[in-house]
Amino acid sequence: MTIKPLVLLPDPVLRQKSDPVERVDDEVRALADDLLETMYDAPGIGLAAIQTGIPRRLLVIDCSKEDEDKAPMVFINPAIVESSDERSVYEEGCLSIPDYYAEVERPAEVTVDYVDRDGKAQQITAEGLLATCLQHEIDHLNGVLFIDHISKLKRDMVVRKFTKLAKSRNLERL
Ligand code: GNR
Ligand code: NI
Repeated sequence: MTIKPLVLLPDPVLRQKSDPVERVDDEVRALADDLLETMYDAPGIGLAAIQTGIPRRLLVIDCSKEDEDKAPMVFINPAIVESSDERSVYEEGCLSIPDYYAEVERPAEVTVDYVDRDGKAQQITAEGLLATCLQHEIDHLNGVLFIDHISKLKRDMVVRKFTKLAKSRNLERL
């Protein structure tokens, strides 16, 4: 088990479209375990493989509350097959955009086809925070970030701030 470094905005890696997982083998399961460990360490409630620089369609989620038992979930090749007309708004954050939060409106309920860590086809219908988190993570697999769902003015401000931060970090390194 390894905690992996996170890829941060504005790294173009986050805009890459991830490739399907061809076969659920021990290597894929080990990657899922690393993603879970990295997510819990952050801490966050979800993490997509691309956020650790690996462009594969694999993500992990744990939406359990602090006073509840851990509930790790692994989604391989997830696809939204149904979305409700009803919408819900959540204040979202992203481990690749630390300390920035904004309200995002998304379908309140989604049905997702996926493959589990045993390689078995599954389907889940989710609402509430899990529905939002699934959509946020599946967006990552397509190179989409939650800031793409807010106003261009706000987005440009965030991208500029993180671009400056990255430049100053690079200078410190020299
Ligand atoms: O930790 C996270 N919290 C969160 C809160 C509201 C909506 C989505 C999320 S996902 C985020 C972790 C992350 O960046 N996953 O890609
Ligand atoms: Ni994110």
